[in-house]
Amino acid sequence: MARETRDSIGNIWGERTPYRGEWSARVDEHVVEEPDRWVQSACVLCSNGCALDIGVKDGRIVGVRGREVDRVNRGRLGPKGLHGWEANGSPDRLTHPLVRRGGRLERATWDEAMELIVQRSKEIVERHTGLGIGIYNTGQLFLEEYHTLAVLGRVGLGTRNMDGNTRLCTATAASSLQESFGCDGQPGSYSDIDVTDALLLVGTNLAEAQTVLWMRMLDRLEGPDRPRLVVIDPRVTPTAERADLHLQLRPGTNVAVLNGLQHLLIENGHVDQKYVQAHTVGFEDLKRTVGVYTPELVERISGVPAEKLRAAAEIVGTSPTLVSAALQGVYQSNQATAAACQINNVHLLRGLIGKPGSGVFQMNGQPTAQNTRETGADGELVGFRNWLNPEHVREVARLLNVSPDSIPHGAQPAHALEIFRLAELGSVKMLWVICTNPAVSLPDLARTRHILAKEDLFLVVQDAFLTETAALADVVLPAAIWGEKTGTFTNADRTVHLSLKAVEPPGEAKSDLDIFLDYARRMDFRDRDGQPLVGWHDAEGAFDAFKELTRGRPCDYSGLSHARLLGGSGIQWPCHEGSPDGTERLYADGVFPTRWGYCQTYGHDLEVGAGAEQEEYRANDPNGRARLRAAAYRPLHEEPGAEYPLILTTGRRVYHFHTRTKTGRSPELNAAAPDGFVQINPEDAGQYGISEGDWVEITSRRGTVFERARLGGVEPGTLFIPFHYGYWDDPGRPRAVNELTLYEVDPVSKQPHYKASAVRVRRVTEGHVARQRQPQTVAGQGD
Ligand SMILES: Nc1nc2c(c(=O)[nH]1)N[C@H]1C(S)=C(S)[C@@H](COP(=O)(O)OP(=O)(O)OC[C@H]3O[C@@H](n4cnc5c(=O)[nH]c(N)nc54)[C@H](O)[C@@H]3O)O[C@H]1N2
Ligand SMILES: Nc1nc2c(c(=O)[nH]1)N[C@H]1C(S)=C(S)[C@@H](COP(=O)(O)OP(=O)(O)OC[C@H]3O[C@@H](n4cnc5c(=O)[nH]c(N)nc54)[C@H](O)[C@@H]3O)O[C@H]1N2
Ligand code: SF4
Ligand SMILES: [Mo]
Repeated sequence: MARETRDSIGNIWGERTPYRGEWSARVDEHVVEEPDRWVQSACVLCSNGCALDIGVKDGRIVGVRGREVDRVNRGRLGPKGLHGWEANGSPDRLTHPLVRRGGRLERATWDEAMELIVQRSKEIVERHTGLGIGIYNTGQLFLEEYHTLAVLGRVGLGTRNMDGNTRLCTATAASSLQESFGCDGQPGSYSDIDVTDALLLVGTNLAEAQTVLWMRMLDRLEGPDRPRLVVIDPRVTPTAERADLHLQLRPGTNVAVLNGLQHLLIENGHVDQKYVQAHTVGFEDLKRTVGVYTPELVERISGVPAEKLRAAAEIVGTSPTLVSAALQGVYQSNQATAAACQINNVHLLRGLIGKPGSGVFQMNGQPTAQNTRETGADGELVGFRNWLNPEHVREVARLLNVSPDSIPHGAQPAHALEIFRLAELGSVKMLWVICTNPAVSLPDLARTRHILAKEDLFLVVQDAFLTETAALADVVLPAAIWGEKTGTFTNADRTVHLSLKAVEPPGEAKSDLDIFLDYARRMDFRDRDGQPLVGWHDAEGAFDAFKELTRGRPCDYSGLSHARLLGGSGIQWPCHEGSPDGTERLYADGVFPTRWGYCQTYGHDLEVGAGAEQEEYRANDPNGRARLRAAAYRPLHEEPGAEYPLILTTGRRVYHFHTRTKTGRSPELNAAAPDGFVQINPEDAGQYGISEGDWVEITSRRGTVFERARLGGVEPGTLFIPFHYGYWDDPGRPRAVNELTLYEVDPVSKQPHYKASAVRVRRVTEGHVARQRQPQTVAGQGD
């Protein structure tokens, strides 16, 4: 008996439940058969972390329902949450390991596949040290898996070439929180939305990308004492459509607009001088820098009319409380970290942080991105520690019972694009790609494919499907996914959820945790006393080991356990003896983790990325004050010109998640958004003779794709293409938008610039498109 409490495809955000104060519950449910039992979990299709129960019948997942008790979603779910689980039962799941023999991927046993990987790993470590191995992971595993991977990668293999795809996603969130507040960690809480008087959304299309968080905001916008909404985005998104003020800036001009906003806050006397004096450093420098950004100059740079900026500054400057959020329109755009820090500045200038109704969200995107950062499976040192502080490295070594020399330190580890670059140059000889699909998601795909396909690169891919990336691998390991394994993860407001195994994985697929444990055992990694380096055997053991590494750090998990997370709502870290029920918001006391011995970073020059040394930082220790960080506006890396006159920006649609390996396998979601398109302003379209639905060829310095035209939604000179569509479901033509994007990164966070590439367009015929060949064919798995 199928049951669907609401049509989330037709009516994405459902009926309104207007409020101010406490958000009421509404349980959204979608089952295709009546479950025999419900198993506690949370959704892994964005960083909102909506709690849900998985319905199970006869050992299969048959649906989901939201968890009413949970603080994050109070039972609500969006279209991906209600439908994404259908991919688990897809008939084309990987069910056994594959090994490339004679150019073909063929079926192998786990022993064959793992022995091959272990033998190659040992050879490489012996000849070239651990630096010959690159590990490129994700923002979609569980905390327990990251911790295990981080320990075996950083310490066991001793490689500095390990990063997450979080580099493409929330590296700038982490960097900007570190640069402003001394340490990663979201200051605010979703409960701030319940009472706030104003919302400032910069480069984040929450309506499509965090649908349940948007439901919360919509319910406030339609309730009593509604907050004012300011949206800064170059496109007319469904989020922008609801704004009191939409600042439709040119892509890449965030710093100019945000400097202009701060200029007006200062000019209008809307700075909380007392707060700034007591709790920040850097005001004079900031004041000097933003002083030149008059509304008129900002208009010339960004295209945002001066009166609109003034109106936005009035809202932001006079509202008693303020919640801000930023995401990829900042992090993947020009001057990413510099721009994100300007949003932190706004809150510091107004003293609106750590108070009910006030908080800044340097949002996450992927469901478990926060945990990649906490555990150090990306470039960070576990527990938000500082790579440049030898005492922090020694502490980690002591807790893991290893010599400090066995942890490569003294400099930031290699970032994702650098690891691929090292593989291109040949110094990384084995690349282990886990739970990410770089053959579609990295920039400059021709170059990325070339690297992945290199004869002398031993490529291991761990995934649930034969993706574009897996098709290029030497060894493919079939992974169990969400619903088929147990673990925890942390959302964008620090809420930790437990997700239990509900069903068995298909065929011989294994959880990532079991794969890592098996690898560590076969590699025989040992600690100082000759005991196994990875001393745990299951998810609970991994969690308990990790939490010891967080004790006393800002992301303190010591009061949490799997048992504690069972049954009720998710819990916000820090959670320890002194705060057993978790902590709603950080920095309520106005004290920031910037003290030299405690902070996660000594800071960087926002314009060129050069990092400060310990001595330098110590000499001007902010010692608990936040840092107001100034930056001048700099034009885009690739400005439009005669040959490539338009700026292309890229992003998401509500119905799909990333490269569609899950949502493309849900019939309802895929039918709602079956193919890509290019948004173009009607004026530009007219100039190029393009009508609605026409085929358009879009070319950058790096490649070409073909999409159908959609007129409207962007300003003249700007185009938009969603990045979800690759090659596994055989479109027959080049269409992955990353064929066009550039291999350039932000100087501080090293996050790639997906949000602005210079391109040219022309209308082409259906016949012309039919003659095109897609750049990569993904053949089925061998048997
Ligand atoms: N449906 C859906 N939801 C998702 C995901 C998904 O794939 N699909 N992915 C999840 C993940 S991993 C992430 S990271 C988040 C991303 O969530 P968002 O960041 O909200 O999504 P994007 O569409 O990438 O980009 C947001 C907006 O940035 C705007 N933008 C482009 N250039 C600029 C600029 O220079 N300045 C400003 N101010 N804005 C600009 C774009 O027009 C776009 O509307 O979504 C999460 N949620
Ligand atoms: N042009 C452009 N490019 C972008 C972006 C953009 O806005 N524009 N956004 C960037 C951002 S923010 C992100 S987050 C990335 C996302 O890019 P990717 O990480 O490449 O995207 P996904 O499709 O989520 O890939 C996750 C893979 O993991 C597999 N998987 C799922 N669950 C599990 C599991 O439990 N274990 C294992 N081993 N595998 C699993 C899935 O089948 C899938 O193949 O794309 C980036 N690329
Ligand atoms: S908002 Fe995000 S976490 Fe919540 S149901 Fe939708 S995709 Fe899942
Ligand atoms: Mo992301």
